[in-house]
Amino acid sequence: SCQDDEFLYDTFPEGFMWGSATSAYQIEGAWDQDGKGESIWDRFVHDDVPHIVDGSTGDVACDSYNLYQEDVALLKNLGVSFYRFSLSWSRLIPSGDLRHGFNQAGIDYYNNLINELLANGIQPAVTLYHWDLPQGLQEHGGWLNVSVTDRFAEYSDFAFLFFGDRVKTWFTINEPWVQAVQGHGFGDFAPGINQSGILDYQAGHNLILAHARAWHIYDGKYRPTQGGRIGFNMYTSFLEPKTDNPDDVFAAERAMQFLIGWFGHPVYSQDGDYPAVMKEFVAFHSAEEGFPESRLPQFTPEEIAYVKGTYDFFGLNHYTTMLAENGLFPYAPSYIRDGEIIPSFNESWPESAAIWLRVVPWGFRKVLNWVSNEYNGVPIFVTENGYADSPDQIDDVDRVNYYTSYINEMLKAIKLDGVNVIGYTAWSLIDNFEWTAGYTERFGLYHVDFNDPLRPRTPKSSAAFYKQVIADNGFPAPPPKL
Ligand code: GBH
Repeated sequence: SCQDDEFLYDTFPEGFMWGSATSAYQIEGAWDQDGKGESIWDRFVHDDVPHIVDGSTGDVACDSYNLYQEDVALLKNLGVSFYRFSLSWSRLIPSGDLRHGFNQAGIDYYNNLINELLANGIQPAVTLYHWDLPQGLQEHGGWLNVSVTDRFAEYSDFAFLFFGDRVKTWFTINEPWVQAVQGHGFGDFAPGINQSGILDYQAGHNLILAHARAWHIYDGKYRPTQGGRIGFNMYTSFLEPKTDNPDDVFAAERAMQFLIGWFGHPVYSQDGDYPAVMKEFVAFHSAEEGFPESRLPQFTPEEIAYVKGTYDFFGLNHYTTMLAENGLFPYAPSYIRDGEIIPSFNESWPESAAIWLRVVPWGFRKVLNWVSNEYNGVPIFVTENGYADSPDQIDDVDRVNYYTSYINEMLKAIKLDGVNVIGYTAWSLIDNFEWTAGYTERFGLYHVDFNDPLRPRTPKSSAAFYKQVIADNGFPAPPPKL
């Protein structure tokens, strides 16, 4: 495997954007304050069946609903040029359906946050949807009912209307793969549905259509006067063949198509639609299992044309790399069996506190190259990258090492390979509610004390490190040794 361990001393292109990110459910708390409606994550964490390893919730989380000014001060200290955060749909539109009304307190909250950022010279970069669907829409089937795309279109329009005068960078949907596969296939994430190979594909289909609706509304109705940009955020891993065997080499490429191409091909490719290999493999297994038609939904020709090209950049979230081996996962039907992929890790790759996250810096460079080659040199905006450690580590040397090596691999992709990366986002600004891991895994540049009602924030070593990278715009060559 082509790794290049040599450190590259160089700086990033002028104007390269540095930022940090969070999401609404993970930090805001105030889950039912001031008229906010319930979301599927509120419902999921309050369920009688435990879903969260430490039994915790995001009811209070970092209390950023009340402490947002502190967060902005941390961002200012880092010297970032932008802050990626998400809007809570049900804080703005409590039922999810605008015909039932909106919540002025929600508008006020995001106006205050946006204005505070701008007053401190930080650009807001806003994710419309980071997994917290209004529960009211889940009652109608949520992402499984195509009507959700109408609701998402109305909500997006509403957000552009109220905030687009000041927000110039938008993201439609964060990691549709996770929402589809973990929310509707494995069922470990809200809404907790586990029908792998069936409902994950159906949710994915509507997520893609919803993304395209929002992009077109922005493009047609708001871009001419607001002049911003808007894109999707993809969950990416790099899949390295487990052996040189051509079957494993093909399995690894197929795994990239099942992971990234599923949502990427319809939007970023020349032809649109799902990747051919995905259509072929899902159809094959569907037939073999006696389904009357492929379990992968079909786009109409009109939909293919409507979805294709709905991007201004490729929002890329990246954390880790896996090995792919050709083989049949034993459960049918299932997404993983459809791909005929057996995923694993190389045991020599350093672990993190998250079981799914191993430290494999060269995979970042490879995935950036893969996306650039696959989608014709599309501008890539790295919208998440980060490392999980255990709670309460202030001198977080492992995170500093992770960021050093990953950011350096991104630099190699730009300088040595010619990949067009336009910005980078460290996940996360502050320790927060890490979904099913609760507060047991930490991603923050700043520590949050979740036992203290005031939720004090404390800089970790990684905050000082990242601040220096931003100030230097990379890794300038050290002075020559005398
Ligand atoms: C991002 O997703 C999220 O956008 C962010 O909210 C989150 O806090 C951050 O990463 C850190 O987790 O092994 O097949 O079960 C990445 C979420 C969750 C995706 C775990 C991979 C494991 C898939 N990841 N998931 S699997």
